[in-house]
Amino acid sequence: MADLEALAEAIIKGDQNTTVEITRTALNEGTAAESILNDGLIAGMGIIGERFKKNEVYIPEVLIAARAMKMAMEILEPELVKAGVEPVGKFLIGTAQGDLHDIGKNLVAMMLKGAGFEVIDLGVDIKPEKFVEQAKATGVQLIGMSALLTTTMPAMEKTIKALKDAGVSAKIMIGGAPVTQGYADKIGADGYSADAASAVDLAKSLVA
Ligand code: B1M
Repeated sequence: MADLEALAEAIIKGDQNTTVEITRTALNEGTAAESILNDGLIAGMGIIGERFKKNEVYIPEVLIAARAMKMAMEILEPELVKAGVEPVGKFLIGTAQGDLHDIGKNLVAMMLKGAGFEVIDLGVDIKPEKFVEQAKATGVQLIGMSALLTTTMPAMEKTIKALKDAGVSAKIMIGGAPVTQGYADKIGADGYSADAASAVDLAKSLVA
């Protein structure tokens, strides 16, 4: 039988070849796609997330692990769809209007995918109306915004107001270097997190 602990280990090391090989072998041997996802890929990304939070690994290691996970997901996704496996939750993410910094946002999106969320990434410089339109079109449970500039932080407040005025009931999380819990409380966000790994914990708690 394919070794799912070794699969988790391959994700932790960011070893793309081994990740792909074990994923293929496991599927060929008849291991359920959901088990490969949960006990191999997500387990490995979970450990990376914990190590990232403790500063035991840094952004490059997370990106390399996420890339290995992405390759395995390309193989696994059709099987998950066939098996009718539901994502943990649907998450819409983008940077605040006017903000082109997307490295942190991309990291958050990758970690969320690693934790089993379906992530709809709108990209950068997203107007409040676009968040509203896409939130309605996709029926997500969670919306995330990232801002790196003090000048784009007010766009988060505008977006939250627009979402609330439009009757969107999804929970809203915000983050980015200049953002604080106090600011999140002030503008009516449902949550704030300081890093990508904590964003996953927060997202899980908000959909629970
Ligand atoms: Co810009 N930039 N930049 N920049 N840039 C900063 C942010 C700045 C602090 C540099 C400085 O002056 N020291 C400064 C902002 C000052 C301020 O407002 N307080 C600044 C400025 C001024 C500018 C321009 C205005 C410069 C100019 O043109 N005069 C301009 C603005 C462009 C725009 O957005 N309209 C600009 C442009 C750029 C580049 C395009 C060149 C490039 C961005 C490339 C890209 O992202 N594709 C860039 C970069 C790279 C930076 C720095 C160097 C690095 C930012 C970064 O990627 N950090 C930055 C200085 C610095 O931080 N040392 C700087 C790494 C990233 C992983 O961290 O995004 O914080 P971060 O994400 C973390 C957490 O915050 C959290 O998780 C992540 C991982 O743990 N997180 C979330 C993030 N989003 C989250 C969402 C969540 C939860 C957690 O929930 C949804």
